[in-house]
Amino acid sequence: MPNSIFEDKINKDLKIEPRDEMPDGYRSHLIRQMSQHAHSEIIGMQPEGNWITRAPSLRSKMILLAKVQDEAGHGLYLYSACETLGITRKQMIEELQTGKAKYSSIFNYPTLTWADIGAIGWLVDGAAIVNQVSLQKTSYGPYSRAMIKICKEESFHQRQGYEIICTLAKGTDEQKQMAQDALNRWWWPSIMMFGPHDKDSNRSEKALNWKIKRESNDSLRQSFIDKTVPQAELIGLKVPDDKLIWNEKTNHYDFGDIDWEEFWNVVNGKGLCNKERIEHHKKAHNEGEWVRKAAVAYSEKKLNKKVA
Ligand code: FAQ
Repeated sequence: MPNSIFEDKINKDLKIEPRDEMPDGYRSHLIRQMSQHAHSEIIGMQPEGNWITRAPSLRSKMILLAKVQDEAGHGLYLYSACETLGITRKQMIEELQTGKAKYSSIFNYPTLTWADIGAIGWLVDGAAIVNQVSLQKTSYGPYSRAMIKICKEESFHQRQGYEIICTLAKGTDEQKQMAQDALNRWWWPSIMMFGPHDKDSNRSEKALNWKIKRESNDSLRQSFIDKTVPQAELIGLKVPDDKLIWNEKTNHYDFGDIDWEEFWNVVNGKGLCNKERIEHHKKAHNEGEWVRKAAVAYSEKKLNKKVA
């Protein structure tokens, strides 16, 4: 049987564009992944936004403000890219607020000290970059193009976080302890961001065949660990994993067992901040209703003028 145009394009590594024919499963897979990705960017503003008023200097406050605004921008590109698949922004928000759509587990952990802001930039954005660089080559055109722009901004975010952690690690004993404590709390949740092991990742096979995902969860996780451990060692911090050891044969770090029970609890709504994150989103969304109404009224008025 001859290949469909869709299959041909996938085989030739060409991009699928919004008006191209695509299997229903491909479309719905993308809607799920891209909307979850967009929600992660938006909910991800909360743990860091929490520290804008408490940043220790004007410089750090300006940088953090810019970073949090970038995350809002990433969410908006991704919502727009997802709308090209035939779902509305309203539907996506409803799915987030009713728990039908997920967002990254990592954003259900609290930010207890300023060092946590460093750990988020260094580890969470660091993990996001590894995943998103690979997604630049995803088969869906609008998603791939959004990733290219987003990755440029994410590298600035990673540096912002590593700078905070380096400063604390070189500071007083108490500051070094703050940096170590943040690493202790954020290391394992960051490793979990890549999702279940390949053997338990139900979505991976199709996603890899359709070239939506270009690398598996485990291979991305390994590459994040290999990159990040030397960064911790360089500044005298200890990664909280007694089984972590460089393996000469594989040229990778071996690492300890991930607590999957904790991961699934957080994914299924029982993390420390799940409830708070969604409540906050609902409140902000309701308070912004007048802005949405005003924007629609303004564009309708302009449209009516043109028609008349
Ligand atoms: N959290 O079969 P798989 C950022 C779910 S970056 C929650 O392996 P898949 C930047 C998964 O949805 C963070 N749920 O699934 C930033 C599936 O459930 P479902 C966002 C998770 O899709 C930094 C089930 O488990 N990045 O925000 C997680 O092939 C700082 C089975 O899993 C992206 O979303 C998790 N960690 O692989 C912003 C990247 N992991 O839907 C602010 C795009 C898995 O069947 C501040 N997404 N699940 O009910 C992806 O690459 C993939 O979707 C994975 C999951 C890798 C997340």
